[in-house]
Amino acid sequence: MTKRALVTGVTGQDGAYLSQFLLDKGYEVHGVVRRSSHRGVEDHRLRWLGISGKLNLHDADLADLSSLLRTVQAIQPDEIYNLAAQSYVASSWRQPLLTANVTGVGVTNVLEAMRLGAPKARFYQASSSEMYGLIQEPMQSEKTPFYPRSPYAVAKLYGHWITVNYRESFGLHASSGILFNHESPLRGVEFVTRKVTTGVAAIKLGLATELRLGNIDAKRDWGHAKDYVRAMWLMLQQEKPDDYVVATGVTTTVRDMCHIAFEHAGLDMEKFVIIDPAFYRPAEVDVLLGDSSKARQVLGWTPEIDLREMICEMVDADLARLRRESA
Ligand code: NDP
Ligand code: GDR
Repeated sequence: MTKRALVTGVTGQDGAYLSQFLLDKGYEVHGVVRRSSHRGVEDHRLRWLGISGKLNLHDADLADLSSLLRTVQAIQPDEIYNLAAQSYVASSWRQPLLTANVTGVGVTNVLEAMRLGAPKARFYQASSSEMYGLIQEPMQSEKTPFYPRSPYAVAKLYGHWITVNYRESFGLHASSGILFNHESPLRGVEFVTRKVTTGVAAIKLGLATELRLGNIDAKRDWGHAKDYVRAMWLMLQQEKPDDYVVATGVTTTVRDMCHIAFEHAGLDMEKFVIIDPAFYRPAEVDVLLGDSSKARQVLGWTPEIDLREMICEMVDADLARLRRESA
């Protein structure tokens, strides 16, 4: 029988790659889209992957339980992937209540919709390495204590624990993936890797003369979104629901990631990067480095694409896009 999946956040980076992955596996894929979206712009992700006509889209919002419940009841999905969120950390200080409502309480709305509408479904929650925040152990695993450092991370922590709680309270098949940063050519332009690769492409083509960044000493464990959506799916194929860290185990400064991008375009980073305090955050997560031994052992998951390969792919994609747009 054809399996049916419901993906919230289907127009986002991960939603697009996950949908492609599930379609390739023969799933019927349904996605939640919101009326208030800037989807005209974001829909390019689904087109870019050649899957926009292959999805069934439903009008619902994470902040609106009845729309989610109606959607879940109508579809009767086997698997629900909750990827929707206000996902930009910097915005979460400017919109803390919306972030709490969507990124935090929104998780309970999806869980309630599933509990009431399709309790046999399997649930994936997009938890985040940002929950570790102020680092207490050199490598972060499922056992590392959390110390969130932004309204986004606080909201994600709520989403994480309510997922654990619904699993323990109601016996739902609910798993949480604590994913470290993952990027791709489909990454939003506000996130640092994509901001850098678009900036590099624009400078290379003579469309910009500088790139303004904030704290380039911050370190992140960066992987590729394509690798990470595979881990999400693997979690829901397990007999028992559980929580897993997904990470590469390599950490790199924003500065070194930038070097890779500029070098790939044959440019000298020092001539173009300007440090602008406007991009500093009220509280920073200085370093993240994930220990994904459990995912590797239990799920048999390993990342296949490293940072250099990914950044080069992103620079090339941005160069091609800007050339097309300016032609
Ligand atoms: P994106 O920002 O690219 O996508 C977010 C998605 O959520 C978009 O489809 C957006 O829709 C949707 N959305 C936002 N608000 C609502 C709402 N009120 N109702 C319904 N949908 C809504 O995020 P990513 O794809 O990068 O990340 C996916 C998930 O994983 C997020 O929850 C993120 O917080 C989490 N995460 C991401 C990591 C990463 O490195 N990428 C790491 C760890 C966790 P629209 O198109 O309308 O804006
Ligand atoms: P992050 O990603 O906050 O880790 O959250 P982001 O790419 O925004 O920042 C990474 C690091 O780079 C530093 N930085 C800058 N960041 C941005 N966006 N713009 C800049 O100009 C800039 N200069 C330096 C930041 O201070 C930070 O230290 C991402 C999101 O996808 C979350 O949803 C997800 O949960 C986490 O990754 C894991």
